[in-house]
Amino acid sequence: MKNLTTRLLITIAITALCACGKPDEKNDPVTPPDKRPENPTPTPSTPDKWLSEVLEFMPAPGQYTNSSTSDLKAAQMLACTQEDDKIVPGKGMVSLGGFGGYIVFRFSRDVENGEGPDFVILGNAFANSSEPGIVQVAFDANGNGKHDPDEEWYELAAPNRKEEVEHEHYELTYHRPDNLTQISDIRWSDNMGGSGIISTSPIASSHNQCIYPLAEYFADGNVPESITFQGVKLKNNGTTTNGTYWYLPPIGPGYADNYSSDYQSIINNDSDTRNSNKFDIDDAIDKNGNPVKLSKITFIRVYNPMHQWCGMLGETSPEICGAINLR
Ligand SMILES: [Ca+2]
Ligand SMILES: [Ca+2]
Ligand SMILES: [Ca+2]
Repeated sequence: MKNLTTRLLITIAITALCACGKPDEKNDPVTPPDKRPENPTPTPSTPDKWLSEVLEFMPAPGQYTNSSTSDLKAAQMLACTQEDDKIVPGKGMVSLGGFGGYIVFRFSRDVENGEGPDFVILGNAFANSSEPGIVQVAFDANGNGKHDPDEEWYELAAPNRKEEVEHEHYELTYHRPDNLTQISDIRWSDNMGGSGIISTSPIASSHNQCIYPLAEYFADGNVPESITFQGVKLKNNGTTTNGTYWYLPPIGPGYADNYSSDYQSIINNDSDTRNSNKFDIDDAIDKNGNPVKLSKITFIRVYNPMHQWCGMLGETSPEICGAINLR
């Protein structure tokens, strides 16, 4: 019952989220009567298909950070569950917050690298709302089910990566605000000599919680004075004509929550794979940018590579709504 109530509250919260500004919403896969998949046989629903465990979730400051649509509980809801002998896909979505925010998840077994795409990540992208996330993969070499520091992350390189990357090794530090009980501006600095203040006034009418990650994200329960995120920084994609209305057009394929040309396509006649970005383990590169051949992977990490705040749209941050193992 408690679980049901929680889900209900999250559903209400997500509905509210969709109604209040950000042009983002989770669309259930829609199959109009005249456009049914050729093979209407129900696709297998096994524990191997759906994202089965969220191992880590660390949002950066963002308008949904510390709200029920983007907290640890919401992240855990992405994992499938077993009810009687039926596998129920995870529900809801999480927003990764500003630059660097990330999530790590896995399926119940390794994803084999077969011909073509190997897994998909469900998002809430639209033609005018693309918030790209960089996807990395790692293999559980010691088989302990956890990601260990020596199990290297490999980025799945987007085909147009060269034109899209602004900095290969970006570090962004957010500084803890004085007030942790309500929304307030956040000071930041980076490793390129840049610094500034994230003004929260454009989003304050619809978000009043503190947007700096709070105690639940830190093992000792203490909110640190600063948090530093590292990663590739992509060029911004936001455009506005008057500073009020912002558009986030898609960048090239190869990112999560980005409306690429294959976003609405389905794979293996499985309509669950609609509204997703498709990923091929063959695209893996190491930290020097060299291609890597991986026969299978265990962990998937998605992080936000954009440091972009767009007025009342808030930060540009990928939403993750689930994932499917195509193998
Ligand atoms: Ca593949
Ligand atoms: Ca391990
Ligand atoms: Ca989105």
